[in-house]
Amino acid sequence: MPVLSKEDKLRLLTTIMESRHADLREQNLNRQGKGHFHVSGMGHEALVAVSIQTEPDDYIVPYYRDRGLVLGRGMTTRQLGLEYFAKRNTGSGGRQMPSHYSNADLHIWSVPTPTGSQLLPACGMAWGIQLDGKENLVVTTIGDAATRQGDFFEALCFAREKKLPMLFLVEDNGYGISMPTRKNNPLALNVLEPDNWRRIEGQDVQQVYDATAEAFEKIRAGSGPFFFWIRMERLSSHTSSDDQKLYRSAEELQALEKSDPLACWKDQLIRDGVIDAEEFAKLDNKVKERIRSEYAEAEKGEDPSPNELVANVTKLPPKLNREILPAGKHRIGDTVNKTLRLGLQDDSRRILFGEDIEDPKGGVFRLTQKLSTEFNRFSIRRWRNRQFLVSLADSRLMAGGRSSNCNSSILFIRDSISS
Ligand SMILES: Cc1ncc(C[n+]2csc(CCOP(=O)(O)OP(=O)(O)O)c2C)c(N)n1
Ligand SMILES: [Mg+2]
Repeated sequence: MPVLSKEDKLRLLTTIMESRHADLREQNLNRQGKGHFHVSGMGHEALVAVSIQTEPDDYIVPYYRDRGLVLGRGMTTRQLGLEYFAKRNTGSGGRQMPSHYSNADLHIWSVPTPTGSQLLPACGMAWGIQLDGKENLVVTTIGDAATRQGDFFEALCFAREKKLPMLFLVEDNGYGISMPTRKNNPLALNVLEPDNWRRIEGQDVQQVYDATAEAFEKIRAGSGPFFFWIRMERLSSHTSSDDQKLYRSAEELQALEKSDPLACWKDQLIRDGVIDAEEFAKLDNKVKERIRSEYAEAEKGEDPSPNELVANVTKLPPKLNREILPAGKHRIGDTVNKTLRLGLQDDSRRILFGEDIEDPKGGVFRLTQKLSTEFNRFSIRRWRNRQFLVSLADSRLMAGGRSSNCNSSILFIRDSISS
């Protein structure tokens, strides 16, 4: 197992601090009437110790609580500032909700609003990695309350069945907004096989780091998916639209300090002689001031232009002069996979789009549009080597469609096609 050097330990500390100060800045700005929405990652920051161990060709498929995780992956607080104000120079071009960050270059998938809907696309990416015979992996996360959703069980089954290279992280902060979940999550109800789940204390950065190092090694060697159940505390209200003082007692709120990963890691590094209290205070202030000025800059950043509302999203559809697929019986997954892979090879584009193709990129979009009307859920990623990855759920297995998720998938597809 890799041992953390002094530099690594300080990097972890600095990144966790960045996450914390960005949250506090956003909270203040929100109170000042600047920015419309804040969702905090406070208490969940130890996951920096997961993402700093990823390789460039790995993928992160996060949810809204994963500020620390994406910073550890290489996103910057400057970028998060722009995302907070939903500016033009963001992953979605300012067309997502505030702080629904993404970064195609860093392989960070766009945070979806419907809880749990990130998991099946994550499986699709991992499946693609597997089909390409690569040693990369996908880290995907979900909150404890969302583990009661069908998405969670679909994803677990698919990942197990295909032995996908994935690390699933349940971020168990004990609440779904104001609803306590510790007694009724699937692990507590004995619905999950307990031995499959490694329990981790989410305030313990070293423990998160060590467990991840071990899991990554095995996943890259082809062992299939790993599952962590990480107990942590949400140190803030759910979002800026919530006040947790209304449903958590003063004693409970006071006790949260013990579960603060930043305080625990700082104390650990002071005990280990990596840093002293004075150096910590200096670093803390430096990070805080840097973030203050980055957010002040971000506020002045360019806004999205109404003219670009549908840029990279829609185009005039190409003329299709024949059926895309020959008549016959096809398995859904294989057919989509095969068709899109084939369609992206230059010399075979005609097979996919017909003779009168006006715009091959639009053609792919058209196809995805068609798919989205036929299936409740699908996701597609373009890789640098010009292959598509597809994951979709058979509509018969789905309890209900989530159109907003399909839309965000389309957005992402178009972004990657045009880059
Ligand atoms: C499908 C869906 N249902 C409900 C919501 C509203 N909602 C947003 S966050 C949330 C709670 C999720 O709790 P959890 O999964 O534990 O994550 P946490 O916020 O605690 O990190 C709910 C119910 C939603 N966004 N999507
Ligand atoms: Mg929760």
